[in-house]
Amino acid sequence: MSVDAQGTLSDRSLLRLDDEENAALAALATELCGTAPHLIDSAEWVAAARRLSCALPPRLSRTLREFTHDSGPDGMLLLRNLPVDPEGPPATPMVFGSVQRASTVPASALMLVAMAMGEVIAYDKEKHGALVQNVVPVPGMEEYQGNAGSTRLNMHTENAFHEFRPDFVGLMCLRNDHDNVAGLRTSSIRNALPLLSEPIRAILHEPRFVTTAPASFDLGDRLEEPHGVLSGAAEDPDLKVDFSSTTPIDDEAAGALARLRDAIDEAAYTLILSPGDLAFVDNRVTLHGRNSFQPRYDGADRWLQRVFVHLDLRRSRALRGANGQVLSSTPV
Ligand SMILES: O=C(O)CCC(=O)C(=O)O
Ligand SMILES: [Fe+2]
Repeated sequence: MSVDAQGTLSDRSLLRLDDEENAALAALATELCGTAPHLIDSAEWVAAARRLSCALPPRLSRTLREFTHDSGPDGMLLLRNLPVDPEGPPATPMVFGSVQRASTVPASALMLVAMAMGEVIAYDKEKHGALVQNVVPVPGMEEYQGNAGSTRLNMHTENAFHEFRPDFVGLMCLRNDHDNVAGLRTSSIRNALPLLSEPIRAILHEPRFVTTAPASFDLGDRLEEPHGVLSGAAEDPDLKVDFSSTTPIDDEAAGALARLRDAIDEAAYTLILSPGDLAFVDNRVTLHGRNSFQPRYDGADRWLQRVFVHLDLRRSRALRGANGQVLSSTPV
């Protein structure tokens, strides 16, 4: 990991597992990986992940517990030295909508950490409803404003348009790009708020913005209600915006959104993730995006695996059949 010239992460946003913790997590992940039916999306396998997630190394458990209570000024947690495949990952997938269905040790470690934070969820209209999704560049989609692209990806709240958007987004690096330049960018409203004047903040709290579903989400046309980009406590608001799909409804709102974008850019960190790094973004207060990079489509391109976490699974029950992990686009 490296952080760009704009600053260093606060200590509480970074935990590097020591070798003993890495070995303990690897043992749990190996046990989970070997659990029948070896399919991440099966209810039995998720139940095993939930049970085993109670046995994480204590320092990791404590860090996750504190992070879910309050994600700190950066609204981000970077875990390093997670178990990876000693032989290196297989060839990076190259297809749109690629997901990880079969259990592997790294994906099991990712699920264990995420299930210790809350409940891993997915959306039936996105990446086939798979709980662990591949973030890989796809040939012909270089300019796409979604994770299949390799152009600069605008800062966004994940699934900002969705009532039950993720509380946390986890991104684990299996392989970085050839040039080691692809960076995950994160920026919290907690760091950006001091850069905004009171009148601008007030406009951002008003329902003068509309957010549509992102390109990755196949929902067709829907009428969206105007919303505030900021909401909740004036001193520590939630942030909901996607600079590719949020539109202001008048000129003053457009001006405020442009100021927010500048402040978010100024407060951003760029993390060059290495294999075994896992970043969790608090999607209530922190935006994320990505630098551009140059894919080669030779099987050795950048490869992240992604999960979404909800802290209160019950809230979305009306969209989840059989109390499963996948949210449907219509009530079940
Ligand atoms: O490629 C990245 O670093 C982030 C992609 C992204 O925004 C996502 O997968 O949600
Ligand atoms: Fe994203």
